[in-house]
Amino acid sequence: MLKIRYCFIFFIGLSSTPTIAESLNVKVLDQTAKGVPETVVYALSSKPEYGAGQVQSKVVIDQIDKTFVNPITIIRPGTSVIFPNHDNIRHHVYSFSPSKTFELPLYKDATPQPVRFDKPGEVALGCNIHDWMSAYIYVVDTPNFALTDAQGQAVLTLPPGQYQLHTWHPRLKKPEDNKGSTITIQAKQDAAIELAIVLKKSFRSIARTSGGFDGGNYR
Ligand SMILES: [Cu+2]
Repeated sequence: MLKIRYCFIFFIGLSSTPTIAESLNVKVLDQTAKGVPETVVYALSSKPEYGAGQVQSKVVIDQIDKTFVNPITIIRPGTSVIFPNHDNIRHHVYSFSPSKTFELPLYKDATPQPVRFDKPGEVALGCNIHDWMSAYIYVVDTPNFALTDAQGQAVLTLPPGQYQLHTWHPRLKKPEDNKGSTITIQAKQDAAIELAIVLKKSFRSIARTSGGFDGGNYR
C-alpha cells in the first residue's frame, strides 16, 4: 500500500514578489528506506482545465550499446517519440502494452517514423532481438511530472491548488495501490514530502546509462 510519510516544510516570506508556482520537493523511498531513482512522480490538478494541451515536440529514446539509453521516459498524450539506433547492428523495437501496441521491424541506419502515444498509462518497450533491452514510457495527462534522480528526489513546480500526487515505477509491488494522495499547495509555501513505495525484488537494475551519443562513431 502506498504510504505517505509527510513532512511538509514551509518557507514563508522568502520572496516579496508575487509567486505563481511553488516547489514541491518529493523524495521516494523503498521498503528499505533507500531512495528510488527513475520513479515517475506526477500531480493531477483538481481543476480540469489546468494543464491542457502542451505536448513535447520531440522526444528521443536512443539505443546505444544494445541498451535503451533512457530506462523511463515520461510524456504527455499526443507526444511522438523517435527511436534512433546508434549501434552497428539491427534492433526491432516493440510494445505489447494495452496503452500502445506497436513495432518497428528490424532497422539500423534509417530511423523509423515517430510513434505517437495518445493513451495515459504504462508502455513497456522491448527489442525482439535482444531480450535484455527494456525500457518504459509512462504517459501522464498533466504537465506536472518529474522523474526522480539517483537519490530518489524530484521537484515539481506547482501553482497553488489541490492535487492528487501519484508515483509509478516498473517494479511497484502493487501498482493498483497507486491511487494517489491529496496534497494542497499554498501560495508562497514551498513544501517537501516523502513517499514510501514497496518494490518487487529484481536482479535487473533500472538505471540510466551514462549515455551521451558523441556524434557518429556508432553508425
Ligand atoms: Cu536490439
